[in-house]
Amino acid sequence: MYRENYINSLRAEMVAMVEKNLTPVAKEYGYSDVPLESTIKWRPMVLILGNYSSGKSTLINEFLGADIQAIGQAPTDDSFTIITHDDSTDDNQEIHVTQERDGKFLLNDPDYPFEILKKHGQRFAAHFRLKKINSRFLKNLALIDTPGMLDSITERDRGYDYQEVIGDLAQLADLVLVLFDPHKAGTVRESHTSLRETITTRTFEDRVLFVLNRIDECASLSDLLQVYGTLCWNLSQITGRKDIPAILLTYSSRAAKNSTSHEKDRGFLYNLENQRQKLKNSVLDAPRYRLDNLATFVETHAERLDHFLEAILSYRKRLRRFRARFGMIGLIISIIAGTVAIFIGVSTGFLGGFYDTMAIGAGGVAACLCMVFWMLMPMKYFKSVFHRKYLKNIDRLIPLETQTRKDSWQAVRELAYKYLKKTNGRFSLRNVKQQYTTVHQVFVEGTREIRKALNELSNIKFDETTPGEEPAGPQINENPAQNQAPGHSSTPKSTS
Ligand SMILES: Nc1nc2c(ncn2[C@@H]2O[C@H](COP(=O)(O)OP(=O)(O)O)[C@@H](O)[C@H]2O)c(=O)[nH]1
Ligand SMILES: [Mg+2]
Repeated sequence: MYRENYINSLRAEMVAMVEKNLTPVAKEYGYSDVPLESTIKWRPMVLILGNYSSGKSTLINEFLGADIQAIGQAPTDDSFTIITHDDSTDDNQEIHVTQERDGKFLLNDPDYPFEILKKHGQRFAAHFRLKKINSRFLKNLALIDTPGMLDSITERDRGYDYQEVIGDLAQLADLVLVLFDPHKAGTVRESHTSLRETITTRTFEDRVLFVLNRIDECASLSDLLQVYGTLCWNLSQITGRKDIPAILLTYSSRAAKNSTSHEKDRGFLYNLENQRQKLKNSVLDAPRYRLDNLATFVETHAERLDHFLEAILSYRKRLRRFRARFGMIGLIISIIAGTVAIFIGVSTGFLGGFYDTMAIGAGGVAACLCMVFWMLMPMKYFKSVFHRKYLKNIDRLIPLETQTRKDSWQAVRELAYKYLKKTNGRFSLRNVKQQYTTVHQVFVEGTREIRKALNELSNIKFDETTPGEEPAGPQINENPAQNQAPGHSSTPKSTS
């Protein structure tokens, strides 16, 4: 309970920090059309992928303790189903579906994080749904059951881009389970490719869990080893890595009883019984994965917005220096022009013998006219040359000494270009400076505080409770400008 409360309050504070400090900036500059927190504020999600018949729905039913999803050898279910807890019902009743919602509702309700999937169109909406159930397993959690990969002909008939949908869902999910079965151990190259493209390398290993399911169908241990070997080979080919990712070997004992596999020598299963529980624990630990992903989310977006603001600020500072220099040149030229006018007026007598003060006055007028001309014509011209020069060489606006900076700049480079082009460099320097200070503090101090709180979390054990005491939760200040001094931590300490 203590750990759960800790996770929940840390999550709420991270979301509040994004909402207060990053979203206003992101929306103002068109970095994001929807509030940044809209994709992270909902509950943690576990995406379950794999070929059809790899046992996805069976696994889900087993976790939930009820037959909620249809199962079968043929491709039974061609929908993406979000399954989550119904907080308004009694968990002591028999487990059942308490509410169903269709895709149209889901894609348009801002309380859910699925608006980004709207782009996949009507056909996808018709294959997208939500089921609420009263299973305790789903408290704080949502599972996503997916239709399996089919052969390429049927694939074309789907009417939406399956790979892209998978990619988008993987970005929303905190944990992705990729299921294989012994019959098709290595045919999910495509789904893996789209995962690789959407999940950053930094988080891929922590976020994707490979599962070889239905192992009871292997005839013997040597058969299992052969399947395992094939799978490892295929995965190493797909990932391009020499080291083999961890693969859980598991099966559903209920399904196994109903299959013909009991005729085989299944002694080898005995030592693998614990794998199902391991898998279940990983799924239950999704809220913790969510925190890691949130930390990465805050870091990534704060860093990108930081670089965006740094660039436009740098542009304005350079423009100010340019204006000061060219204004000074204009002033000098105008003074010279005025002096020449006075000199000519006095020496040629074209002022008709008036006093020298008149000549000085005429010189002043000449100087002013010259300055006005300078500001309206050459200055304007040189300013547009300056503007074009920086739009063409926009990378010169900020230092790009590290690869991380280059990557993050790449994500906002186009945005900075468009913004400078649209505004022609006319925007409030004071406003941008304030925004930069806030975002920079989230980037530097906010993310450090989050990592510190996550480290403390790793010291809190699963079963830890604090009887009769509500934990205060971690203290990440929503406004990083008011964060405590570095080194001071107000996160509650483990009480064991
Ligand atoms: N022997 C055996 N059969 C399984 C196992 N898991 C699922 N099945 C069977 O495989 C078929 C397809 O399962 P299903 O969960 O619908 O697969 P999905 O298409 O990935 O959702 C069903 O007939 C299940 O009973 C398992 O671990 N062992
Ligand atoms: Mg299924």
